[in-house]
Amino acid sequence: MNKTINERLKVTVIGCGQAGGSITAKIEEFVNDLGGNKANTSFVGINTSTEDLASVQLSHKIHMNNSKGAACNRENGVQDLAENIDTILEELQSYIIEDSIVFIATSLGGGTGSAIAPQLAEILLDEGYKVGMIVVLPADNESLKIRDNARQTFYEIEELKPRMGSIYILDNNATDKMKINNTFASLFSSVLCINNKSQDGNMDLAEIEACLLTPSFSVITRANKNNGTTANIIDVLSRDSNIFAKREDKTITTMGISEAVSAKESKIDMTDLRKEIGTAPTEFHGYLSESEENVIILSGLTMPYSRVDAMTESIQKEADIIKNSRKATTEVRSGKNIDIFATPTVEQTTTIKDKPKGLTALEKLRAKKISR
Ligand SMILES: Nc1nc2c(ncn2[C@@H]2O[C@H](COP(=O)(O)OP(=O)(O)OP(=O)(O)O)[C@@H](O)[C@H]2O)c(=O)[nH]1
Ligand SMILES: [Mg+2]
Repeated sequence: MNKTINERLKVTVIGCGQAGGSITAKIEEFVNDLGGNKANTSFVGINTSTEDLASVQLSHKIHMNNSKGAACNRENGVQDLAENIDTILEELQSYIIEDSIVFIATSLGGGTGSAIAPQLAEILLDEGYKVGMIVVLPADNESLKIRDNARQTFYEIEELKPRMGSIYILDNNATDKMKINNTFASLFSSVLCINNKSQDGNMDLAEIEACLLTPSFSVITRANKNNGTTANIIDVLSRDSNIFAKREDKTITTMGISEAVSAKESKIDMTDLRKEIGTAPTEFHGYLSESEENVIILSGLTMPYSRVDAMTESIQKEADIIKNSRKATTEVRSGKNIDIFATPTVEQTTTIKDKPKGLTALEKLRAKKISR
């Protein structure tokens, strides 16, 4: 077996926040192990949290200064980015491989990555970069705030979708986080290792890139050399433990299949496969991949709207919890005046409504002093 990274494919991965950074680090690890060419691949982590950044192994790290972390609050994430954008952008661009496809990785539900990733994606698109994304949906049992962040981020990305390349949407409902990172990094590097050497047909560089650059949701499946049957591919795609968000219909725009074997030895029946997973207007099919793996890329799929709708409904059902917590933390009750003492106390002589609004505590104290 000669599984090595395709020398000519140029990819930059930018991980934002903790999840994005961890996924990016995993991909870098796989790419290094598979002899990736440093001139054609680049891996960057951006975070406000020095702790998160220190915990991942990445060749490039950008720390957003003067920030303690967004603490799950996307507005903090945006604010931090706004204050650092010029320095960050310059450093970031110095790490981006020229003419590469730039994938921005982030969780949808945190406060840092989810806030800065869509902003950076839009900025890089405006600058003419080819941009795709790797995003993570929160599990159903995660906090309301995380699910609400994810809902907002999803629709921000949805707006950018037509201008972007593929969006790999991972689902934390599938299994544990580290397993998801590992599986995705492994699948993604298998795409980077597609290298067909067959007279029956090859998935060439332009075709691999076309799969990665087809807008909207995309998934990757793999089967080992002896397991590349129609039934097995369909089975892997439909398992609950599949790390990608579930497909909600059979729409496919681009299908790329790189087989381990020759056309004659192929165990994939295209008619059956299309019947089960859908027919793509564009299909690329290569044989005898040097990686000796069967890799299938389905791109231009319908975004997982029902999954996000269900999440939105779960948030709405718990709207009272949000309302009450907001009340508990922001609503100020004033004490009842029970008039026990005949002469009013100092506080009562300066009633709240007499005080001009918008004063600081110190100013209020001073006002009190004067009125005495
Ligand atoms: N799959 C996966 N999910 C992760 C990982 N780390 C965190 N998550 C998920 O990401 C969401 C939380 O976002 P983080 O990426 O930790 O947040 P952040 O962008 O660092 O932002 P703050 O910590 O809020 O400043 C939750 O849904 C977690 O379940 C990871 O390594 N892999
Ligand atoms: Mg964090």
